[in-house]
Amino acid sequence: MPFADLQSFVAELERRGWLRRIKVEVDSVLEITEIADRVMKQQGPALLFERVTGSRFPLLINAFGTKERMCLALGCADFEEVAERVQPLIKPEMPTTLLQKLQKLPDLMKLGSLPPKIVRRGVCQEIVRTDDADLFELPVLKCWPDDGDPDTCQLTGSGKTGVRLAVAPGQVAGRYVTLGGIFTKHPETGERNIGMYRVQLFEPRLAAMHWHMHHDGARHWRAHKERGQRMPIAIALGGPAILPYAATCPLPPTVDECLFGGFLQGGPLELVPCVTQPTIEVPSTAEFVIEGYIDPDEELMLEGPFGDHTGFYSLPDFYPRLHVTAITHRRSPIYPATIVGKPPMEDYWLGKATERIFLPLLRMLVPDILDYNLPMFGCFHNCVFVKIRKEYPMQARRVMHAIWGAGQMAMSKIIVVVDHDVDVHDEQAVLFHLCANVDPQRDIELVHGPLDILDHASPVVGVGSKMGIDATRKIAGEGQIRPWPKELAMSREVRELVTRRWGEYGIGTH
Ligand SMILES: Cc1cc2nc3c(=O)[nH]c(=O)nc-3n(C[C@H](O)[C@H](O)[C@H](O)COP(=O)(O)O)c2cc1C
Ligand SMILES: [Mn+2]
Repeated sequence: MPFADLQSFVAELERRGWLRRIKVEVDSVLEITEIADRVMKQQGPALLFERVTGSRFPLLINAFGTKERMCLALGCADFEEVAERVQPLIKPEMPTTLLQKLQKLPDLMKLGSLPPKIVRRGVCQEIVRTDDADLFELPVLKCWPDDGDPDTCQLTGSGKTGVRLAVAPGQVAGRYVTLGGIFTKHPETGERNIGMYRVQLFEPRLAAMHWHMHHDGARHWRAHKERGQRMPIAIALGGPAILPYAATCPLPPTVDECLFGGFLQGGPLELVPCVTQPTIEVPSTAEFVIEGYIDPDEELMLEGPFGDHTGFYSLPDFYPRLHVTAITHRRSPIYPATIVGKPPMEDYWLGKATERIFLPLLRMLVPDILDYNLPMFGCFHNCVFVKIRKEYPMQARRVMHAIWGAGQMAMSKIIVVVDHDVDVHDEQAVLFHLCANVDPQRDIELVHGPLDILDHASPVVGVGSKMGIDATRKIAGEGQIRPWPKELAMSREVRELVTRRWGEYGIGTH
């Protein structure tokens, strides 16, 4: 089984020479971002900052910042290996309609995984702080210069209202917990969810919870609000190495990330009930757990801005207040963090893992898809390249619309569909076919719908237009088509001949 806690993962990174310890004192305000950004851009090592200004805890960043390290965390040699394990889960006697398929997913997940095991004690509770809990004792990063300063920009314009609260005196504004798994439950069904949502610090025991309205944490919050119930919450930092990935995983709403986590690591997650929020269970091996609640009747509070994975600051908006009731931790914990910004960052690899692992699931919903690629420049939601084998007119349109209805892929702003003989992982090849094969008036599909909350170009927060570009070769039935030319390719005989004779030409290696 892969790593049951973050410390064993760190030890293995170090053994392999994939980790650097930074022994000089470094500031969690901006300085770590600049260092980590330079290292992430070069696919450099994981960084363990042993002395962070103002905190007694070490900070780990870029633990998942390469394909190798992401694979190590998932216990696989390649993401495809995990995709192959997912495949049989969704194969057996599948029901036919989309709705039936989606309803069956939780069962299918259970098939291959093990439900979490609830234990009574965990190292994550070696130290328990309640009334004297203080979020500012953690080395929480301020990532980018304008983070947490609403005076640098306008509000996002969502129309939501609430209060603007000041950060506790003497504390730096704009510190965010960035790599936490947010554990919540549905008040009625008890269905569990883990999502990775940023958390902005305001007071020793007050923070803001930035979950997007389309995500499951926000759905659970709305369910509590409807019932007028307080919402218990726990934020786990560290724990099994698969956990950060599981928290980012775009599973269908009713599929428990803990089940999927158990499936990924090939054994049940071990969970322990929280000390002050006992209905919520957290990984027993976590480094830190922040326990608390949201009162759905309380006014929202201003959250942001935050230098986001789009490469822009996400503008301030109103989000729920998280009241912290306890911070528990191991005796010698490591605080895990990440930064986001212009790609590539560490999260690129979390996203790539999902792209590969979810191909079988996506193909279950949209069987036409042979392969797809979320290119780095597209920051996950802005752009997707899709490959199909076209068999009938307008098939590319059908695929676009199916994607716009498929889980978080529905947020894809630009979809480019290419033929089966184009490598979607070769950006030049995709753009070549896009430019060459498209008659803009005929081949562009514009639709309206929900968009990612972080998209700043759409006229309304979370709502806007999306574009599908049919870059496949056109066939009869797809509008006015002239005879379509053949694409250039050298004959196999000549290619083989030249390869064979290459040395004779005296040109050198090529
Ligand atoms: C580093 C990182 C930070 C993220 N921050 C947020 C965030 O602040 N708010 C949010 O709603 N989603 C955020 N996400 C995306 C969600 O974690 C992701 O969409 C996940 O699938 C949501 O889970 P859910 O569908 O169970 O809610 C982040 C993802 C990563 C990798
Ligand atoms: Mn979920």
